[in-house]
Amino acid sequence: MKAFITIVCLFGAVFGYQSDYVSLEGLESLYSLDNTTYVTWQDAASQCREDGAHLLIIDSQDELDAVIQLRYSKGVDKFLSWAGFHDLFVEGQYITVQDEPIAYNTWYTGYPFESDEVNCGGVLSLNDATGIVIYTCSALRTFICEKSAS
Ligand SMILES: [Ca+2]
Ligand SMILES: [Ca+2]
Repeated sequence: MKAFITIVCLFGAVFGYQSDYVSLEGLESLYSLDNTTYVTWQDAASQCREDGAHLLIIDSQDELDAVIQLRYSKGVDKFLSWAGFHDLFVEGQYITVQDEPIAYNTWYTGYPFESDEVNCGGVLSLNDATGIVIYTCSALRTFICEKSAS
């Protein structure tokens, strides 16, 4: 029995079944940010899809500000959190996980930069500066999922 419980817990930890979605003031979507799960960008995108959600797509400064606050509240503000955009298909052409051009494009200072090895999107808040960034897809980071509230 103990072994069985251990296996179930491991399974839950790997697949992140504990995702909690919260509403953020002024925004229509629901968001989740698990401060104990650090995964690659692809695994983050898969996890959000399993939740019936998608990796965060930032549509406005209000939305960025709200998720930055969520990051602070979860204590994960030292590193980026994955978000739902990339330039995996065409270098320098940033599109969302829904294959649309990114609508919100206030980049963190120094971003973006051209590199075939740096193709996955995130949000960063550090030293009072915030913005979107692009980073190595295989890095293990927290991630933010977004889904419709209805
Ligand atoms: Ca959004
Ligand atoms: Ca790139």
